[in-house]
Amino acid sequence: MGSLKFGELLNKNMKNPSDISLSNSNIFGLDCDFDASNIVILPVPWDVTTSYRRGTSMGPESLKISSSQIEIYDEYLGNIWKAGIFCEKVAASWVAWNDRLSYVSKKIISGLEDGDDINSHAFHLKYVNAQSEEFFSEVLSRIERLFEHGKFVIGLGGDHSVSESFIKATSNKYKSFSILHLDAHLDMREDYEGFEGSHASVIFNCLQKNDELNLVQVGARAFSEEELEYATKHHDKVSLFTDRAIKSSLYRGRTWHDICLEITEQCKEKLYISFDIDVLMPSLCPDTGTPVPGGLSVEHIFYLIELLVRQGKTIVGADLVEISGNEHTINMIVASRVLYKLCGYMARSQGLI
Ligand SMILES: [Mn+2]
Repeated sequence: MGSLKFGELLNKNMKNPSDISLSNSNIFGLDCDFDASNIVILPVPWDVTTSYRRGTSMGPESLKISSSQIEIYDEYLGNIWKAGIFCEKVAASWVAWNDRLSYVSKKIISGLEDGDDINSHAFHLKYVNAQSEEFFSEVLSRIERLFEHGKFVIGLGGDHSVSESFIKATSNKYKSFSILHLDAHLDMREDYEGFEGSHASVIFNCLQKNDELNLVQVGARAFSEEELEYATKHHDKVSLFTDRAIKSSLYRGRTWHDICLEITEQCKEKLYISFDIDVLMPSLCPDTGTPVPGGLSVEHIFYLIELLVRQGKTIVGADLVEISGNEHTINMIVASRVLYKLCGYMARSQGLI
């Protein structure tokens, strides 16, 4: 690459997409290919343990279609697309794997909801857990291959369980960093409905596995007593900014800027952003798996991440999960913008734009 900056090299290969978005583009109306890209979005169409409303496995495909409507210039970040953004195809084998396993997990979940003893499903639970583990290790090696190619990687779910592979890969590479966990839920259950790799225990699993991680949770408003106890007990590793605490401060006249400063103080220099779309108000993500009343606006979240970037923190990884809904609905219009901005914040923090 010599002394060329990323952008200079890329500009030779990329058309300026500002005027018209390409219908055959892979994402955001851009024509950047894998080789020219610095940021690779990896879709993981997985919702095997989704307990309430299914459909997040179809989220990435819908988003890719919807994303071409996006305005690619950004007031703060400028021409984000110049960072070189490529989205991988949704792997057909992963879709098939998800379908195969969902067939079994659906039966377990409806059995449990009918009052079955969990032990009566032990055989099938063991199968689902073993298969999920194998799936996630395949996702992990895919991410690690992308790292070997020098790419920055953003995960696109799928339910929240997919974050674990991305956090694990980031953990192996960077060791010490903070997870900024934007979510209506704490996801700190030890297991959920007998599923070890559940969307509801992803954060618990990550914290257990790496002592140098700390978690900064923003926006939680639906959690169990045990999850709250776990978070409180591990206050050295977990900083909680619940939706209720945030709103109480705001209603008493504290500014969002002040609250953001308090949040960013808990963040290490390196940052992984796990963005569960349900952190937002349900009106912005009505079809997500488990919507919860309350929540933050996109502007709140963008302000927070912008502040982190301005402070010089480095975004080493990110994911966007629990997106669901048909293309061109408010779900995908919001999710497309969130994903594009995540690419932009990451690119700026890494000096790519
Ligand atoms: Mn959630």
